[in-house]
Amino acid sequence: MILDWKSILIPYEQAVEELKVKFKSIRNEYRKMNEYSPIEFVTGRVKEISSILEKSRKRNIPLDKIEEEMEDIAGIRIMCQLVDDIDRVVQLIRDRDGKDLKIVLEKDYITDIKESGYRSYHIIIKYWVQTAMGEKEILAEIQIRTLAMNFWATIEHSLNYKFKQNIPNDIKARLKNAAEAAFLLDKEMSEIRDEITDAQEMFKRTSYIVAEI
Ligand code: 0O2
Repeated sequence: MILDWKSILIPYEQAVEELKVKFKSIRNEYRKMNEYSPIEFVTGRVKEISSILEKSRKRNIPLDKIEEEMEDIAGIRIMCQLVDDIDRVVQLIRDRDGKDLKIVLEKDYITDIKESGYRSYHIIIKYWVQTAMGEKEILAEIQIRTLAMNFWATIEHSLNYKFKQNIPNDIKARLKNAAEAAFLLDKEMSEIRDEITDAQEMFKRTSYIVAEI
């Protein structure tokens, strides 16, 4: 079966560009208002044709069904500083459900950590793009994760590439330890931030009392 990849991928490229702009705008809005942004940075990509073919082979997805069944041809990644920020970003996306996107499925790999040690929150959406050929509905995957989760996933992904999806057991075990360390880092940073916020609140209260005296 010969596919016209160029025309298949055009709407996905457009969707990735549009979604990146939308989430970056949210971050910029918070910054302009001098408010803390739950979004630290945003990236996006259209899956390589070779990866699409590999995944369709592995999952037994017929090539004429990839647009309906492959959820991550268009992928957006939203990085947050802290774990709590992930909930805020998920809520921001849920608030848009039925507006400029439609949520199809949520996968919580933060509660249900993957066997590899992978943690992230995934939301599969339906998204509509206006192309020169008319409106096109596509599926896209939004991955939301902390900076620590992203660091781990990036290293693990490149090791998988290096070892052709066959990471030696000793390295796999060390990656699991590293995933645990990343989890502890996230936990520690959240607690430190809570301490700082509490301290600031206390400082505000005592300075009011001093001012009243
Ligand atoms: P790429 O290069 O990012 O496109 P599954 O059968 O559960 O493994 P499924 O059903 O396709 O995968 O969906 P899932 O679990 O939501 O995973 C989709 C994407 O999540 C992957 O895309 C990765 O980007 C990321 N991901 C999932 N599991 C892992 C993991 O163990 N390690 C890392 N580093 N990333 C993971 P692709 O197609 O694998 O890769």
